[in-house]
Order: sequence, then C-alpha cells, then structure tokens
Amino acid sequence: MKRLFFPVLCFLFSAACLFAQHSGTRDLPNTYIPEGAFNATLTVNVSGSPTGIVVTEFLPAGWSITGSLVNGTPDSPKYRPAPNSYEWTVIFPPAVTTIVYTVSVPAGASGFHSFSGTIFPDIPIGGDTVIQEEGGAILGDINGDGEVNISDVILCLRISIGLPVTIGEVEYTAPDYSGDILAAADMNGQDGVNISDVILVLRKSIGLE
Ligand SMILES: [Ca+2]
Ligand SMILES: [Ca+2]
Repeated sequence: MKRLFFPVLCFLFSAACLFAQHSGTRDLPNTYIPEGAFNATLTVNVSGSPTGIVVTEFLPAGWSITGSLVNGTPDSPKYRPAPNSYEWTVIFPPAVTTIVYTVSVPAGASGFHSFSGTIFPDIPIGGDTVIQEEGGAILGDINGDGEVNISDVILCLRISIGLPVTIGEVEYTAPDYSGDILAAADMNGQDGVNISDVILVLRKSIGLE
C-alpha cells in the first residue's frame, strides 16, 4: 500500500496541473461591412506560469487577419489555409493576455458568419461567436418581421427538432429549410440549430441577450 502512495500522489499532482486550465473570451463587434475591416479582441486568462500558450482562431472562409497586437506589441500570427486559421504563440504570457486582431472582410460577404478558436490543446474560446452584416437580418428573427419574439422561439424550437415551419405562407422542411432561416436560427453559430439556440432566442425575445 505504501508503495502505491508515491505514484498516486504523482498522478493527483499531474491531474491537478491538467485541470488548471486557461480560459479565453472573444469580443466581436455586432456587425461587419462587406469589404470593410474590424477589430476583434481575445482576452486569455492564463493559469499558472507556463512557458508559452498557443492561441488559434478559425475565421470564415475568405476572411483574413491583416494585423494583430499581442499585449500591445505588433505580432504576426502563423497562417494556415485549411481550415482558414491563425495561430499565435505567446512566450511567458502575463496572467491576462490580450490579442487584438484586425479582420479584413471579403467583398462578397453577406449574412451571418461565425468565429471559433482554441487555446492549446483544446480549450474553446468563449464569448462572441457570430457577426452579421450591417443592416442585414436580425439574429434570432427567424420569420424576418424585424423583431425577435415568441413566434421566433416557437419556429426555432420546431427547427431544432426537425419539424416543418411556415413563414409568409411558405412551408420549409427539414433538413434544408432555407439558408437564411437556418442562419437566423443558429444563434451561437455552431452545431446547427438545437436546444441551445432555442434558449438563446428565448432569452433575446425577453430582452436578456
Ligand atoms: Ca421575428
Ligand atoms: Ca447552434
């Protein structure tokens, strides 16, 4: 039993290190302009005193990063074309590490687009994920009447469980519906339309988002 003590202690110690995770939040503007540019901010809370952290952001196809500041200093991320992503390696990161990057939007962009990212190895970056075209449809306004209310919640719920929806006397059916409907219903820009999106539409309809 005594002989087991040391390995068990080692295991618990390394497990504690594994679970001491970094976390990150993305801040995006609400809207973009095709052929325009905007700044996005990543705030990473660094756990412990690592030698370095690696932060990767995945951008919509055709969108690019034209410059970035890491803790206020210009820094060029490593670009990977497939998937369209940018990677920063920050050596001896401060406890709160900030990455501000400038995004160039392609001319043909329209509708909603989503961002995602990770802190190595696979910690997802939270915060804002979706950005929409300025003057475009409202996220969550599935029937396109200009507001997000209980009708949209019901439509989102029906889409999330694959039921047909009728909007403006046109019936749309699973799984295709229409691109605009799915884009407006996919509130968090990930994993298609599911119960998480229904909750987000509900929250928006009562002014909580
Ligand atoms: Ca609506
Ligand atoms: Ca979703």
